[in-house]
Amino acid sequence: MVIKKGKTYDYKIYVCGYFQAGKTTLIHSLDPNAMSIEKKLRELYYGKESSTTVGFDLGHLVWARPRENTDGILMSWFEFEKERDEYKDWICKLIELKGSPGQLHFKDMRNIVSKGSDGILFVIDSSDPGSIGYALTLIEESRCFLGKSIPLVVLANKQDLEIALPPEKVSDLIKFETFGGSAKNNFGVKEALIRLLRIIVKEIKQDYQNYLIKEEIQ
Ligand SMILES: Nc1nc2c(ncn2[C@@H]2O[C@H](COP(=O)(O)OP(=O)(O)O)[C@@H](O)[C@H]2O)c(=O)[nH]1
Ligand SMILES: [Mg+2]
Repeated sequence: MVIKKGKTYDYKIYVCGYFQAGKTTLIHSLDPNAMSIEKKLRELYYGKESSTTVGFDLGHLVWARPRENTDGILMSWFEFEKERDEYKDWICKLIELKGSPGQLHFKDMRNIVSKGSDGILFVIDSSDPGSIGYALTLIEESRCFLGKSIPLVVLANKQDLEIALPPEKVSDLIKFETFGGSAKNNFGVKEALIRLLRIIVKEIKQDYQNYLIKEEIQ
């Protein structure tokens, strides 16, 4: 893999979603060396001490594929370095994950963090249906920042919890392609991200764009 001078990634993914959806957890679960600018919450959140992103999260991954039109593997830079030789004939791309603060008043920060992104991984807390309205607001905000044709895939997070709305229900409400998963228990996240990357490299046509045109949402 050749890293071009002055460029630290091949594709930049904007990880967006409402407060407490699981964006920071997701980025750290994929990249153990990720960093975050956070602040401890003054009050308990659902009875638990918690912190919130006030700046951004930053993580890096390698997307390695034996050839085009395959899903390939997503791994941290550290994992890639350990077995670099195995991937010497593969197509390897460096992915930057930029997480954003989810509270609505951090709009200006999200505008800065989202700049130059190639796609949006939108995270929803499926165990908190009350947050779906905020999610819809943030999806529209992101599409204002990045353009209406920006590739977007939804992760219906926290599927490890019994009370979580199933991904199909989340998809009905959100209208974008949705994957179920858990950032905490490490399932479903890579699938959603690989789908997004394959839409970005134009191997998969995005059905929701047709849907939006049909429903005259766009
Ligand atoms: N049960 C469960 N909890 C999660 C999951 N992902 C995140 N959380 C929890 O949700 C809370 C908010 O997570 P955080 O990553 O800070 O959310 P952010 O505001 O979107 O960055 C934390 O207490 C996490 O441990 C998940 O997949 N399942
Ligand atoms: Mg966060």
